[in-house]
Amino acid sequence: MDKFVHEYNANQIQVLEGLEAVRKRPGMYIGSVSARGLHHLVYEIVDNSVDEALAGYCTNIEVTIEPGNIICVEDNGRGIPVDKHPKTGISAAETVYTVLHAGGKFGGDSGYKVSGGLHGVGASVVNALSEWTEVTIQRDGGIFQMKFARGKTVESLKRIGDSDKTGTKVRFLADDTIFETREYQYEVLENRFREMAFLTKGLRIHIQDLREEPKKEGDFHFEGGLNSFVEYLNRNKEKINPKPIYIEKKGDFPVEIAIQYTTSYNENILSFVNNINTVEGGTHLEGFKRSLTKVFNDYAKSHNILKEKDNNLQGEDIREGITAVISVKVKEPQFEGQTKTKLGNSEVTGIVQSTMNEHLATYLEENPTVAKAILEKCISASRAREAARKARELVRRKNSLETSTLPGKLADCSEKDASKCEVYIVEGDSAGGSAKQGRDRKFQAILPLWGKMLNVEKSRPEKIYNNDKLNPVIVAIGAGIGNDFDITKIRYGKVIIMADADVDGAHIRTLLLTFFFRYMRPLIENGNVYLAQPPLYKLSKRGMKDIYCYTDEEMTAKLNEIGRENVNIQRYKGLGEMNPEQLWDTTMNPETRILVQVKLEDAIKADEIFTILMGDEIAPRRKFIEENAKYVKNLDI
Ligand code: 28G
Repeated sequence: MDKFVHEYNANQIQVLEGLEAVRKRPGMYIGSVSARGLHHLVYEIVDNSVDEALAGYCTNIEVTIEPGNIICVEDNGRGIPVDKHPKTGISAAETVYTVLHAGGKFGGDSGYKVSGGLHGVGASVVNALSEWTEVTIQRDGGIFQMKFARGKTVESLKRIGDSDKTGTKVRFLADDTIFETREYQYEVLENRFREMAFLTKGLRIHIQDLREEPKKEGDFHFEGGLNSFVEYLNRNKEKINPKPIYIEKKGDFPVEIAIQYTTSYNENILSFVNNINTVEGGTHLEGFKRSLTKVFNDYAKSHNILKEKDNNLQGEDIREGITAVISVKVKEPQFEGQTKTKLGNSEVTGIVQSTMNEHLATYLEENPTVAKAILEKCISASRAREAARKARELVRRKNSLETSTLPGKLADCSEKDASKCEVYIVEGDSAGGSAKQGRDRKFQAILPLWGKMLNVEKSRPEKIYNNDKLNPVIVAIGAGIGNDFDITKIRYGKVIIMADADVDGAHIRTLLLTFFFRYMRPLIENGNVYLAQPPLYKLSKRGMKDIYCYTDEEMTAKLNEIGRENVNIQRYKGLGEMNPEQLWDTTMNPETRILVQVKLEDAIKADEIFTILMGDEIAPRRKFIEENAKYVKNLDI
């Protein structure tokens, strides 16, 4: 153990108080102390390396999850400066790691620091929330190292060797007295770093997970930048323009855009400001949409694809089947919205719009075949929208004449305050019956699902609306779909998917998540969608209360605890095997049940699987089925 020998001056006492505040209220600095907050620690450190890359000095970042959930990040940048501050006598590097927000003011080299939302709080916050941190710097011909424990300096920066290289290496172990878990999810980190590599053309990010054999790894390096990004997003889709439309403007307000149309009906536009995903959009997205609508309409008119007398194509028609990524850099970004992921700077709209106008108009003139193919699709989207509007009006009129418009299969609840209400969407008749009997009818509604599986991939909204499986879901939720979806009208605060833990259950979950993702996205963004978790096993033993287990590990642990003799193990194959009381106890009672809130990432994954299973591209489907043969062998597709 290192002995703690340190004298404190007034300056350092302030430092300690600063980091103590971080430890007292970690949520204020990293959002939460859940797995999400834990992953934020890694992003904070890697963001510093990316800043060094944006400044033009770093080309390679190595991220390693070491056994024991130790994180190691290494870059080949200039290395954090090691010179001592003339007044405090403390090195610049130690200041970065011990003074709250020290990082925020720096990064002035590139001007566009990766910061905003929850990011950019800096290395000192990571240090404060780590059991230990070790920083090693190579620069000025030497190797320098310093060590910390829970934010306090254990060893100040000292030279430990010679080196002719430059760079920074940080290793840390998150503090388990602060975080609910220390277990990193490799896939979460991998996705994030793939995205960062797409957004920073030329930067290589290599991630490894050494916690278990065989090790996992990902190597991300894209010379194509955003072009590579949209090609990746569309990898399983049939493309209209094989090469993405690419727009790049450097300078004071850098703008980078890539666009590729597919034959699908959905719109997939991702936007970023200073490498932060602006999930709620904002002024940059507004500028993009305005330009897209104007340029395509102008082209269609001037080339007689649309006649003067025709109505203009609407934005949503032009965005059918689009996949696009927009990345802008803004010096002082204003983030608004519920999750602080909406860009507010009004000047950005015009900048994006004028950049797009020029480039896109030129592109269409130079690529008339692509322009025509896209416009044909827009025009048929416009016709379909018109037809859908008429169909909806018919439905509305019909509904207003009927006394009850709720689906017949729905067993509704009596509570009138929607925020207190829940609807369980249940696959299968017998499970639906048990759920109806087992529920608390005051606030729990049950909707059993019926009918043929619909291929959402190949269906326009009007067909979705009339589909016998999805229509009851739409009507029960009561807030419309697509552009008409109005989250304030939802009839239930929680929409809970309750399906078996088998192949068919996975199928229905995928279908519903894909459907919500494409037609009721705010429902997922707002956190209203949940997955019920029915138990896998029941353990019974004489003289003992039944024990329910939700995973294999849990069962093994419980068996070790109660002993294996005279235990009857029942494996639940489906919800239908549980009687109403058991279903209530294990899966529906708010006091005892486990609900998993669906995150946008889960829905994106479901959507991806769905595209592979239902789409037109045969090759990825075969590959997916081969790789997942044991899960999908019963699927009828
Ligand atoms: C490996 C994990 C995380 C970093 C640098 C490089 C510089 C730097 C970092 O400077 C302090 C304040 C304003 C200049 C900057 C080196 C300029 C010249 C840097 C990292 C000094 C911060 N030479 N690389 N910070 N500024 N990598 N990786 O943290 O005046 S942080």
